[in-house]
Parts: sequence; structure tokens; C-alpha cells
Amino acid sequence: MHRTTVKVADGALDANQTIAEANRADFDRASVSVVNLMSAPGAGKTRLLERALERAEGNRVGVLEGDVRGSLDADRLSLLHVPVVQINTDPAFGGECHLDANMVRSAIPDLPLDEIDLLVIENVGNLVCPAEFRVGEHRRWMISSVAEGEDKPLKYPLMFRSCELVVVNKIDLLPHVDFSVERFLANLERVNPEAETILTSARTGEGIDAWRERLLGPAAAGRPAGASA
Ligand SMILES: Nc1nc2c(ncn2[C@@H]2O[C@H](COP(=O)(O)OP(=O)(O)O)[C@@H](O)[C@H]2O)c(=O)[nH]1
Ligand SMILES: [Mg+2]
Repeated sequence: MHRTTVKVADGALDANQTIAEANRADFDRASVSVVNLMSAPGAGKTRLLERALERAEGNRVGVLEGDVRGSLDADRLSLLHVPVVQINTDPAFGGECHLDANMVRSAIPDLPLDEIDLLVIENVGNLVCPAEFRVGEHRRWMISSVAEGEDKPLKYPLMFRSCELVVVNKIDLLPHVDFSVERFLANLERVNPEAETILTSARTGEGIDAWRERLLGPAAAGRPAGASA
């Protein structure tokens, strides 16, 4: 019985990978670069996107919003006049705690791929499941806020290891929380020595220019050679 269960789980991830590759091919055909943005709930994904996109003139960006329920974040981002498509994992997909490749595939017909060069997928807030499911993205980025604690890279290594950029957000709160940036970076180094980091406060604006440049600048436009779907 055990072996059967394991096979089913493997099969599910294999099927996800196949669909992720089909999504990736669609994005490549349309020359759209795709970022999968992940974090725990409330780390600041939507707020950082708002800060980047409020000065995104000339950039053709779209957002795919993943939430268990509702369209609060999609409504916020729509105010910035970027095309936003909402995926709710509840009820259509059983209230999943992550986006998977099939959910993203179901949204592709609604995405104006001809009108955008960059698609940001705001994943469902969770530090575990989104790391396991590729959705066809070119880049995997995450946000970790100082309020979450400096030990998180050690507790959720798959997430931190699978991302090439870790944004450390809410640094305006540093005087109020027990969080050493130095210790956090050392913990991150232990699980992902290659990770790039940017320190931001979406509240004060510190680091936001660097974040916007990373998201919208030339480095974001090209796709890393050989990155897997
Ligand atoms: N103090 C502070 N609050 C922030 C910062 N970034 C986001 N927030 C707040 O944290 C809460 C969650 O942010 P949100 O962007 O919705 O997080 P998401 O769930 O990751 O999309 C909101 O109340 C934001 O205003 C920050 O840099 N500093
Ligand atoms: Mg959000």
C-alpha cells in the first residue's frame, strides 16, 4: 500500500511538471518572462508589487493573482492599470494552499500574453507547498519579512533553496522585532549560498528602487539560460 501511495504522489508531481513545461512553452512563444513570487501570508507580496508598478511607465506587465478566496489583491493591483487575472483555489481547485501548473494553465486563455513582456504570478501565501509545484515560470523569487523571524531559511529550506532572489521586507520594523539581518543572511547562506538578496521596506520606500529595477530592469527581461520549467 505504501508503495502505491508514493507512486501516486510522484505521478502527481510528474504530471505537474509536464503541464508546467507546456505553460513555459506558451510563455516562451509569446516572449513573456514569468516570475513566480512566493512568501508566507502577509510578507508583503502585493504591497511590493504595488510599489514597483506604481512607477512602471513603459513596462508591459501583467499579474496573475493566486488566492484561496476573494479578489482583494487583484482589486488593489487593478487600480494600477495593469492587467490582472485572478485564480481562486477555492472552490474550483479544492482550496489548495499553492498554485499548480494546471491552475495556471486554466488562466492562460484569460492572460493578454500579446500585450505584456513580464508576468508576475503572486502565489498563495505559504512557505511549503508552492515550493514543490513549478507552474512554468522562468524565475522563482520569494519575500521574507523581518516579522517572521531569522530562522525561517532553516525551517523551510526547500522554499529558500528553490529561489534565486530573497527579498527581506519590512526592514522598517527592525527596531521593534528580534531579528538580526546578519543572522538571517547566515541562515540563508547555509541553505542557498547562491541566493541574491534585496532589503526593502514597502512602508518607507527603502530599497524599493533596487526592487523595482530587479523586477522591471533589463536583468528581469532576459531569461536565464537552461532554467527549468
Ligand atoms: N511596516 C510594514 N508593513 C508592510 C510592509 N510591506 C507590507 N506591509 C503590510 O503588511 C501587510 C501584508 O502585506 P501584503 O502586501 O498584503 O502581503 P501579502 O499577503 O504577501 O501579499 C499589509 O498590511 C501591508 O501594508 C513593510 O515593508 N513594512
Ligand atoms: Mg497578497
